[in-house]
Amino acid sequence: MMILLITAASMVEVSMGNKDMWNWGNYNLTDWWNQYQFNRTQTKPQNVVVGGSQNWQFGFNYTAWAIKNSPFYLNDTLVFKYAAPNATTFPHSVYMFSNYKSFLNCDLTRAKMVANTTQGRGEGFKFLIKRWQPHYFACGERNGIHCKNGLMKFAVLPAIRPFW
Ligand SMILES: *[C@@H]1O[C@H](CO)[C@@H](O)[C@H](O)[C@H]1NC(C)=O
Ligand SMILES: *[C@@H]1O[C@H](CO)[C@@H](O)[C@H](O)[C@H]1NC(C)=O
Ligand SMILES: *[C@@H]1O[C@H](CO)[C@@H](O)[C@H](O)[C@H]1NC(C)=O
Ligand SMILES: *[C@@H]1O[C@H](CO)[C@@H](O)[C@H](O)[C@H]1NC(C)=O
Ligand SMILES: *[C@@H]1O[C@H](CO)[C@@H](O)[C@H](O)[C@H]1NC(C)=O
Ligand SMILES: *[C@@H]1O[C@H](CO)[C@@H](O)[C@H](O)[C@H]1NC(C)=O
Ligand SMILES: [Cu+2]
Repeated sequence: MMILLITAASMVEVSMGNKDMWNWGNYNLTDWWNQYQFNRTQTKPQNVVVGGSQNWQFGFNYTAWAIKNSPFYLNDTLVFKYAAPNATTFPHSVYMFSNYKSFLNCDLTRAKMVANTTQGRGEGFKFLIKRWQPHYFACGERNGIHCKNGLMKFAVLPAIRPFW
């Protein structure tokens, strides 16, 4: 294994020193390598602020947002930002439904709270997508009204990043 690695490494070195090796027919390996490295930087896990500059608030269409910003990948982190409630603002939170039907109906009876009304302040609440399964998110406030009327819900089926 070690020998193989060393051989491979020295082959790369030799070819680096030999410009012609970087061009096979019409295929420019320098271009390919640059593209490959660029792709790698694009495929690192990302922190995605839910709602973008709109953060996590009543009345923003998160379904549309999720469609526009998909795909999301395994190991990406969703960041939910919402201020802690005070006398003049409404509280928000983050819940997860275990199935599509509850998500569709905003039925919170068996949903799980993943962030309470104060956890979205400051840098926000971070949710790491680590399971390859559908994730159904919603605000759990006002017995489903934020979810239903406030459009504060969206679904994510994470994809697997093609490069590492
Ligand atoms: C391959 O592409 C690089 C960067 O675009 C360029 O500098 C280089 O001259 C090309 N090599 C050949 C052999 O065409
Ligand atoms: C980089 O990504 C593009 C778009 O996904 C893909 O078509 C291309 O083959 C990739 N290039 C390399 C060198 O991996
Ligand atoms: C929210 O966006 C989705 C997807 O674009 C769309 O189907 C839906 O009608 C929108 N909801 C509202 C209330 O605008
Ligand atoms: C996600 O991260 C973990 C821990 O860093 C790593 O072991 C795993 O391979 C990653 N999964 C994917 C699909 O990138
Ligand atoms: C309540 O919070 C909002 C948004 O964070 C802020 O703009 C407002 O000044 C606060 N009001 C009071 C009474 O603290
Ligand atoms: C929310 O959760 C945090 C962290 O677990 C806890 O410190 C805080 O007391 C909780 N706040 C409320 C309003 O439940
Ligand atoms: Cu809410």
